[in-house]
Amino acid sequence: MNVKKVSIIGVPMDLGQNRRGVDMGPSAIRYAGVLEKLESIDLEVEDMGDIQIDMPERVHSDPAHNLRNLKAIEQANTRLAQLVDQVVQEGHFPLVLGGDHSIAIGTLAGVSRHYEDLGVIWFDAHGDLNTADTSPSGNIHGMPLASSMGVGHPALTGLGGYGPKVKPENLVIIGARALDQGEKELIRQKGLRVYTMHEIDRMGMAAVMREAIDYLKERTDGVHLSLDLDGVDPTDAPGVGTPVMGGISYRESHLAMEMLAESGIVVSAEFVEINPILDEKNRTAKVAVALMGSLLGDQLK
Ligand code: 4U7
Ligand code: MN
Ligand code: MN
Ligand code: MN
Repeated sequence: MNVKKVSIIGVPMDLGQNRRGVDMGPSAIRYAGVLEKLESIDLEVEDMGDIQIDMPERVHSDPAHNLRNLKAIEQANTRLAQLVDQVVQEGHFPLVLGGDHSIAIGTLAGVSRHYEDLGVIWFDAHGDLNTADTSPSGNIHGMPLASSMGVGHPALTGLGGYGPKVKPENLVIIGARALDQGEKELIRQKGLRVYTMHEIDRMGMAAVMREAIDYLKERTDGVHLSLDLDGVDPTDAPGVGTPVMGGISYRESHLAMEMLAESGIVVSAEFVEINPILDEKNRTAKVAVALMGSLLGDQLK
């Protein structure tokens, strides 16, 4: 991978879901040694600290809209988008630390303006393809992929003043095993490329990644990796808010990162949904740091 300098941005936000704790993700990842890890593989790293998150006076559910904390999430993501935009402009690799997955809306808003045909790899147990109309929870962390594709509330689809951020055909989902009915319909309607656990079991991770990389390499001019730690099996990554059994193993996830590193197609990444309160001795953050290392070339040096 041709990474010049990595710029780390923390987003201590948990407003996209119900359980407190994901806002501590960036601290847990730093504590697990992200800077040391990346420096050990000879990367130049700059830690830009955390962006400021304004807490709403009280966490309100908005039953009329089914979009919990919409305003605060819009604000935080607007800030994040500006910072990511600036980092890409400077020619650095943005590495965003979540926070809940709703922050992908901001990361993608910042990255996508620099690419005609941005590709996205969505590594997740979930599709994150809900809208207010289909969401069983009203939680915006279940909506960022739909929003970035241009489906959903205008405050989210139009974040950063433009949209959509990614074309449905430039998108690959890996690790899905908990899709809601409305998400399945959107997948069918848009013809999305989804490698569920079924495909990973049948084909093996190496073949899945080979296919996904070849596919994206041909049609995109850069790929963003959005990695939700709940894509990894809960035995390896227990510190997440919405664990789902039967996930991607530690080894398979490393293989995926190593193949991405070899491919040289990844231009930005985010690691999200780590909840230190639910974790065991910061294991999940350590897994995240190890994966970041592999993604950025640990095994190639
Ligand atoms: B995550 C869910 F209903 N689909 O929309 C929803 F199952 O970012 C879960 O992938 C979403 O962790 C999980 O609330 C969002 C639910
Ligand atoms: Mn550029
Ligand atoms: Mn998930
Ligand atoms: Mn997710």
